[in-house]
Amino acid sequence: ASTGLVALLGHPVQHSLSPLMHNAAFAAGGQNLVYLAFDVKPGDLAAALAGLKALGFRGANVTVPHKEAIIPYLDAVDPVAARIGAVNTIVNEDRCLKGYNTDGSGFLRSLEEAGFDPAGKRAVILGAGGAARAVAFALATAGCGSLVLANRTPERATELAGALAGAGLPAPVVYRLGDAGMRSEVEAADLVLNTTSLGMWPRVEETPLPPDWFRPGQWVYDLVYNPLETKFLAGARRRGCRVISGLDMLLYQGAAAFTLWTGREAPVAVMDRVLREAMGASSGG
Ligand code: SKM
Repeated sequence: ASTGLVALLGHPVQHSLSPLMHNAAFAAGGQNLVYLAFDVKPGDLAAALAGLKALGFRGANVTVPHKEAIIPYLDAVDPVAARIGAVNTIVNEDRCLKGYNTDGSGFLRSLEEAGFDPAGKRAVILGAGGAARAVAFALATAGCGSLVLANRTPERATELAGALAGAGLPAPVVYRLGDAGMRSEVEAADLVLNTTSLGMWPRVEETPLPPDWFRPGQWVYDLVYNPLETKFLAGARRRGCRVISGLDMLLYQGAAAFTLWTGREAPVAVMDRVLREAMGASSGG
């Protein structure tokens, strides 16, 4: 049989570890598939999708900045992705491009693997962009007891809070990132999540909030994975918190996408190893 193709559509994409992770997974799982990254500018998105169809691609991942914009161009959208308002995975089923979101489910699996059950817990989410949307819907759906959203522009967080309420989920409390009232929310939280790009290489000195707000026993998750341990996570770890890096989310959203494309369970140990080797080899670059 001829080699099947899977694309990553984003702008930019050169930094992505997905080709490495998925090609290792395809090889380990005996899948005759190749994963390729394509830098697609926003104005070329419709043409890129037509290309995937014409060339018979098996599927794709979609990343920044296309996750929301791609929805109107798809032939079908899974209800979970529609609710989140973002698609990061496409499956080509007989020239029907169907969009899914594996960021939310991948995020939940990363929590489960780490040993954190969100049911009844208090969570603070920093940021209100696409990743925050997936994480907020995932936590609310998993029965998280209370959610707090904090964003530099609180209007975006208010909009996300409204979307959650509109879906029949409990509406989160909203703060402006940096507001004094945030401190007591962070201190009371079981889980604090950074979904902003603060602290991402090369601006490694930035943190979304002062690490001395943390207390021992809390869980702190940074969606940033470059560096593997951000200043935010390092501070939390020093305060006695359990920490999870963004590499776990990349891994498990990728594992869920692998299953959608192949119908097989993903070789997560292999994927995890190549990701960690890559980050170890190129920390800060
Ligand atoms: O949702 C994922 C996407 O599937 C792949 C990716 C990447 O390769 O950097 C990042 C996230 O947006």
